[in-house]
This record gives sequence, structure tokens and C-alpha cells, in this order.
Amino acid sequence: MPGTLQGKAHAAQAGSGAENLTQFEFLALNSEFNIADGHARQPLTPGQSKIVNDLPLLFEEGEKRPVEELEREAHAAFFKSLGQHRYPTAPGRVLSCYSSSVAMEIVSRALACAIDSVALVHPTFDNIADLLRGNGLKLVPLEEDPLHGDDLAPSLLKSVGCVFVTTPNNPTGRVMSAERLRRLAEQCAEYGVVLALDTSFRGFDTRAHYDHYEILDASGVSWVVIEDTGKLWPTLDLKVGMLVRSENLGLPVGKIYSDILLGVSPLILGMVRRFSEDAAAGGLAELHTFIAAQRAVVRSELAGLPTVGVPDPDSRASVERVLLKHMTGTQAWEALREHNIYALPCRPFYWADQARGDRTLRLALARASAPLTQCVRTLRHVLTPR
Ligand code: EGV
Repeated sequence: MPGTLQGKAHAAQAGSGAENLTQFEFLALNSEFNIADGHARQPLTPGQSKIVNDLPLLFEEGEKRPVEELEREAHAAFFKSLGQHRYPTAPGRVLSCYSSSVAMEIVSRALACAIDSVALVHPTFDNIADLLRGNGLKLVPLEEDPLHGDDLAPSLLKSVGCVFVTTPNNPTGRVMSAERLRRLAEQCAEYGVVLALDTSFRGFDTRAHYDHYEILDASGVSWVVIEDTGKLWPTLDLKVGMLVRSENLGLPVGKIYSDILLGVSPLILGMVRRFSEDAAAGGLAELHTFIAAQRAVVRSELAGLPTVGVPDPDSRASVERVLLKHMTGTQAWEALREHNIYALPCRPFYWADQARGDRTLRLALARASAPLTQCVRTLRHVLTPR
């Protein structure tokens, strides 16, 4: 079972010693063929290089201007770049964190003060499940098809205190539509269940650029949303995770936030403002074109192989799953590692039933084009039946 010692031993796959997805990503960090983590590692665009050249100015601004102003401008520019034109501005409604996982830990601790169990989308990145469970919450898996389909069962909504959805989901790229979010929010409101969203991959998919907060507020639900700049721009992991909450949330997120941090660096806030402005002025469209081209390389290089499939044909996220028909993701991971290539085996994404992740491998697309192409050519070799 996941979470038990036995489960951890089982999760430490392929003699890798890795107990979760992040430990697999850690093993990849020093390879020139790291296609494991979902962080942005592609080359800077000319517009982004200009911002990096201005870093001394941003530092000076960070020294001189009030952090409250820098923070307000960063939030405004970021939300605007995502089509999220209305967003909370009242104090404490948007909490800037070092990363979205820090925001996730704060949300988990806050939920644990009030509720016992959470219905969590399945599959999703395993640290969401681990942070919730680490704070003592019981988890109920919520499969993508029913989640995106009809109303949720009243029996489920009566049995949990929170519904937690990653949209676009990681690794599948599946996006919750505005209509579906509206109905889900109404149901959560009706049953007094908190609705929590992780929208870290939102920047990649214009289908997720609708006004989430308006829909959530209109339903009357208690909500939290975790937004993230971390997946979008190659800023060497200088990023902000934002914990956004409804006025009626009634959970001690402000207190828990202050237990963990005072605030994020004004230098990073200034960078987020500038990168967001660049995104809104064409950088985001450029990123979408880039990721689509990277995805096309993966699909065309693997095309025609009888041993592979495309499990997420509609995904626009900066990660791409490959379905393997004649070996496991863990076996493919091992074979690639022989070539110093590090991808991500998908078992741990299925946090409630790892066996269901056996046949998929995740590749990161936010990388320089030439090494990614080399990785995929080697993957084709590995997956060619002999
Ligand atoms: C992805 C890394 C954490 C996470 C990577 C990720 N793990 N924070 N424990 O940022 O998809 O590779 O989300």
C-alpha cells in the first residue's frame, strides 16, 4: 500500500532508490539529457534574455520600492497574462510562496485543521497526495473520467471535506472546462465541501484561460487555488507559487503561511512582473508554439512504432506521456539511463494504484530542442522490437 514502508520499498523502483517522482527527477539533474522534471529548462527567448540583462536594475528596484507594491504588480501582471482578469486584491487573499509545493503544504495543513478526507484527482503528481497524507488527511481517488463527466455522487460529497483537482492535470494535460467547473463548484457549495485547484500548468493551455475565480465566487463555494509561475519560464527555479483563496474560506491559511515564511524576495517578484509582461506581449503565444513543436518532434520521431501509443492526444502541457505496449515505464527508464537519458516512469502518478502507471513514461518538453530530439531518437531505438 502507498504510504506504508512496504509501499515505499515497492515504489523504489528499478534499483533507482527513488521513493517518489521528485527523487527520480533528482537523479536526472546532472545529466545533459534530463527530460524528467517539469521545470522550464528551454533556452531564454530574446525578450526573456533582455529581462535577465536587466537583473541589476530589478535588484535595485527590490531594494528601493515597497515590497507591497512589487507584489501587487507581479500578481496583476501574472493574472492578466493568463486571462484571469478579475482576481482578489484584498490583503491576505493572494499569498506569495517560494513555490507551489510550499503553497500546497500550507493548504494541506489548513485543511487538516478542519476536515478528515479529501477526494483527489487520480492520477496526478504524487507530491500532492503525499503532502495531504503527510498532514494526516485520508484520500479518496477521483478518476478523471467521472470528474470531467457527470455530477459527482452525493455519497462521495458527503464523505469528504474537500475536492482537489489539478487542472490542467499533470501528467495527462486534461483541462477542466468552465461549464464543468461551474457545476463542480455548485455541488461542492451544496455539500459544504471545499474546492481546491492546482493550476500550475494553466499557462500552457488557452483552454484554461477563463475566469476561474468568477465561476468559483458565483457558486458560493469555499475555494483555494494554487497558481504557479514555476513551469513557464527558464528562470533557474526563481519562481512564485500563489495561494489564492475565497473570502469565505474559514481556514487558517494566513496563520500557517506566516508560520512558514514572511514573504518572497522582491527580486523574484520583479522578475515575475517582467516575465508576465513579456508573456502577455507575445511571449506566451511563442511558448505555446515552442511546446507544440517539441510535442510534434516526440510524436513524429516515435510514429509508426507498433510498441508505442499516444495516451494524451489533446494535451498542451509541457510534458508528454508515451504509452508503452511491450515493456514497463520502469524498464524503459532503465534502458534510457544506460544512455545517460533520464525520463520519468509514471507509476507514482497513480498514487492510489501504482500498477496503473506501469505502461507509461513521461517526457519533459520544456527543454532545448536538439537534446530532446536526441533523447527521443534513442527512445525510439529502445522501444524498437527486436
Ligand atoms: C513535475 C518537483 C516537488 C515538482 C516537479 C513537477 N517536486 N516540488 N516536490 O516541482 O511535474 O515535474 O511538478
